[in-house]
Amino acid sequence: MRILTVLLCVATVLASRPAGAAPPCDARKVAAAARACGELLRGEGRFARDGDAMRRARRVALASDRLAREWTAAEAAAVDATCAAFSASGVDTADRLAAAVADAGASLPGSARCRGAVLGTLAPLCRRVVRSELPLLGDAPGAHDDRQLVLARVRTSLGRALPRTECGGGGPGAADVEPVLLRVAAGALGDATVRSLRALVADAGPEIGVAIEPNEVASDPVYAAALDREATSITAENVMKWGPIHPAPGTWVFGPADEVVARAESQGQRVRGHTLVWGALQLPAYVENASDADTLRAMMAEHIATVAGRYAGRIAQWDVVNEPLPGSLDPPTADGLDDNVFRRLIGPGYVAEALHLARAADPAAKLYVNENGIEVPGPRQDRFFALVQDLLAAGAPLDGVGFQAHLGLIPIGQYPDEATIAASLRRFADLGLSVELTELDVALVFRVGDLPSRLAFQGGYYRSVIAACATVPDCAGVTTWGLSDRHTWLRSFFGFTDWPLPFDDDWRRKPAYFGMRAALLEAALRGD
Ligand code: 9MR
Repeated sequence: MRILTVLLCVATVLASRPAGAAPPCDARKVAAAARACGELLRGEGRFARDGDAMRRARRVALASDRLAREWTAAEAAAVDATCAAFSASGVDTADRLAAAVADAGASLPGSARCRGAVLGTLAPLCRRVVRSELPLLGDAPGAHDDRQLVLARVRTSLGRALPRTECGGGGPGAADVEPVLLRVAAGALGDATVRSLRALVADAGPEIGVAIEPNEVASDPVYAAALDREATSITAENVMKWGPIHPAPGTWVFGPADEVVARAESQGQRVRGHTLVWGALQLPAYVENASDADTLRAMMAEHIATVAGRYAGRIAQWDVVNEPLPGSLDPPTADGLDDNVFRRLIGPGYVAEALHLARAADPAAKLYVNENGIEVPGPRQDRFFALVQDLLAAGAPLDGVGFQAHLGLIPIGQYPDEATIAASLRRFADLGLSVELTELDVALVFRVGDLPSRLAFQGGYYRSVIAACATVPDCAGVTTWGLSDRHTWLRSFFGFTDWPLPFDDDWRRKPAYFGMRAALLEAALRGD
């Protein structure tokens, strides 16, 4: 009887194991990375103390070799294609992990002796932090909470251990050390388990873009590294808009936009220009209050010639006109266009005029109109379709349509499925146009459920949105509107907390990231 009870218990436990557990090779690679991280930090600690660069380099090389061997073995043992496909460049990523650890050692304040002691203390913690990422691999509900728990424990350990190091009063405190640890751990996990999105689309597949504020990237090395690693395309979230770049007649503020373009070029990334004409927001008063059509036409001509002309040949695509339709909650207008100053003074033809001006200023750039809420079929999509047909019939130089894809928000609480999005993209592609998802984010604030289950849903949903683009041949790219939740416009613009992007506030990959990765991997395996 007792044996039966035990067997029943075992069967129950096995049956209740969480679905979607981490694939074996990912898990083994993380475990190996955790070990290596600890070892490297311990080694760093010793050699920082006695300053023996040769021994240190040898130690790093050995750890890197061993890591590469363990990853290769993990991949060889893996049975599923998904995991095997991550194998590409084991040695290179092991070297990068080793370099990240060495950088971390060098960036701590304090004397070499004190740094050495602190690094020695970090070794076991690093292991723990890296291992805590394991649940994330399987997109398991609760992964987020698990990580918070581990971090809280790490903080406590640091608080206990640091005062015992050899730093006296002047060494690093927990606040200096924690970000270093997180950075190494995130790098270790990333290198151990994940070929970046950029690597996955290297040969084929849509562009993977990110909208950025250049100052946020410049002030955060973790952001900069993630951007370089993940993105093939960059959009300026705000700094190329009329208000920021041309705030007063004759006043031009090109610095931040120049920075975006130069940075992208230095990383071999494409640039989407956003945006030349937008009647709704970030339009300076001198434009809003233009007195008549001729004055406004002259302003538009000067603006487009100057901005598009400045970057001619360096910008792959321009959102020439942004949001020509009324806001999704505004009442429709007679001609279906947003009631802005351009339409009021120049008339509905302003869209075609802007396209001609942009073509003249930069003949090489692909010219787009960009709109929200058109991912779902219905009257709004039909209005936009009619506008696009009119533009093409009138011979306007239009190359593409941008689907903003603020999903879960416009329309509120709706998450159109893969087939719906793909059909919407195809409807416009069938007119001979390119299409892109230009501002993707997935709001969760209007969705019920606890946070872990909403994040898990978001992971699967990101996968279907990316798959929708990857399966439509003319869908040239997907840009997310930011990269980490910490920078999302949903927080700054509306003031509520949301988690719409692929990385969390601490730069951990979320289920959303793994959803993107899964869709790109599927596309790569299909040979799209
Ligand atoms: O993300 C942008 C935010 O920082 C600005 O405050 C906002 C207001 O102009 O614009 C946001 O970006 C918008 C984009 O330019 C066009 N589509 C909607 C985006 C979100 O509002």
